[in-house]
Amino acid sequence: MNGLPEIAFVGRSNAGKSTAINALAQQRRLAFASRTPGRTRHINLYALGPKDAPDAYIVDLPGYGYAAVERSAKLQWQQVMADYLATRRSLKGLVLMVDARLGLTDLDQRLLAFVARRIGTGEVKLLVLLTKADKLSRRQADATVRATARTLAEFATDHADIGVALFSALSRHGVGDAAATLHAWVRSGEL
Ligand SMILES: Nc1nc2c(ncn2[C@@H]2O[C@H](COP(=O)(O)OP(=O)(O)OP(=O)(O)O)[C@@H](O)[C@H]2O)c(=O)[nH]1
Ligand SMILES: [Mg+2]
Repeated sequence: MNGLPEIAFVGRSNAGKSTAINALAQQRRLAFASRTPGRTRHINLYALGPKDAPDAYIVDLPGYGYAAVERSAKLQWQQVMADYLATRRSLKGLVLMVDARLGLTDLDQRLLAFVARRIGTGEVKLLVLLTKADKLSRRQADATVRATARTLAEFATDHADIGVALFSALSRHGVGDAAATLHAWVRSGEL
């Protein structure tokens, strides 16, 4: 990798990271190549922008919290994630995919703790997408947004750039807005 800015998708296993990346890949303003999602075992990178001169990378990371994974492998992966989130210079944006029916879990909050300092300084921007919103009523969805925003408030500083939004790859609710946010991150030149 050559130091281009990276926007990483993180979240529990099965949260819908790869599906979201696939849905976003089809947005005209963000268009990039993607492929059919499946359980992500390795880190997949997608180049954003012109083929000969990409602006950024979208990083699809394997999820955490998958019960069947052996303990030693879990600990190893946790360390890789912690290092990546806390120290990777090219990491400029984080998209945390959360199942809207679960809301932010302990595991999500532990992950955020690894990157909290950099979110506070504004070095890493954060967008929390409450996905699979198609499975919730409007009322339940709004309640999850409020609860999530309350938890995220603890990361707020004058410099932090933190967003939370409902999302559904299925109904495409919020796909255009999420694409616009990522597009703005890349275009702002601040990445
Ligand atoms: N109803 C609904 N299902 C979804 C949505 N997004 C993803 N799914 C389903 O959730 C499952 C997991 O999706 P993935 O995109 O593979 O999840 P992931 O976070 O990449 O999982 P790992 O790679 O294992 O970490 C799949 O069966 C998807 O079809 C959504 O917006 N609505
Ligand atoms: Mg995946």
